[in-house]
Amino acid sequence: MKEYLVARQKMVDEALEALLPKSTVKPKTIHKAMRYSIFAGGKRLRPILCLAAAECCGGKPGTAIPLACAVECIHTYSLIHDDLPCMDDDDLRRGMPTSHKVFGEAVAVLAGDALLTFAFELASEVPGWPRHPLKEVIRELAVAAGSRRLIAGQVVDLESEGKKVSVPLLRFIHESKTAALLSSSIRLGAMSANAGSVQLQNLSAFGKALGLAFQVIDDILDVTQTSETLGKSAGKDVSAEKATYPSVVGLERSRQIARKLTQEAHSSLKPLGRKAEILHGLADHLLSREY
Ligand code: GRG
Repeated sequence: MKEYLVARQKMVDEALEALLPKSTVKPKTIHKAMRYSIFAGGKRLRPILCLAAAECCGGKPGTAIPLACAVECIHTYSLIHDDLPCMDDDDLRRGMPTSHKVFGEAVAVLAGDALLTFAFELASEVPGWPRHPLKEVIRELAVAAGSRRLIAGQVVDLESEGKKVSVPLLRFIHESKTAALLSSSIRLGAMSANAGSVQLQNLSAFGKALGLAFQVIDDILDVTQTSETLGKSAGKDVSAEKATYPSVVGLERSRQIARKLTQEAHSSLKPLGRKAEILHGLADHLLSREY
């Protein structure tokens, strides 16, 4: 798994390097800011899941790579905006000073905007596939990034700070702000391999459970790891009185929930047989991750 992750990270990094506008393109500031956050050292989990889902459905990683890069651009945009003073107000991300600390708030907002827009430029360059025309591919990305998923999660997350939150509302926040894009990354990979409806259904169920497990684990790591290990400010959820699994159900119950969700993710892959081996491995890797 370690070798697979390193090889795929390299593939994604090389593609992003080739696809993103160079930092010499005018105006240099915005392209430098976009590249700064993209290459600040993310784990590339969403693009790797996209490539692995494509392979699981018999496709080639090379075909899925523009979509893998598109989801990483949307993810990075969300991190830049989330770190802004008007949102989570953070100064550390991916082990580096946040975008607004380096480039100022205006450029950080614009770098996020530009990465979000660029994701759709990348996605528009794939041909579409017989079962999944380009229109469906673009819609998948747009819905995941929009006001009923990623942005919905962020809005309810901000509105819930300092309040007592029910488990269903907490689940809504996590499914929207984290699981939606993660699950779409997997679905887009499958679409690039012209996956049939049953394959897509199984992978969607996998993505939903894995995405929620990922955020529950992220909540746990926030209270159990150091900022140095995480590359972002640890303990931030507690100080900002965020709605998290450990704050709502406790640390031990959160661990149980993460394990149960990971088990659900594995079960969703059963009908896909041995072709899903890498996805099984990725699910276990995410459960045991330390950052
Ligand atoms: C600002 C529109 C908007 C949305 C923000 C994604 C998000 C919503 C906020 C970022 C903070 C946060 C808790 C996000 C949840 C998803 C998450 C755990 C992100 C970190 O993902 P990793 O660990 O990060 O994959 P790297 O840096 O490795 O890519």
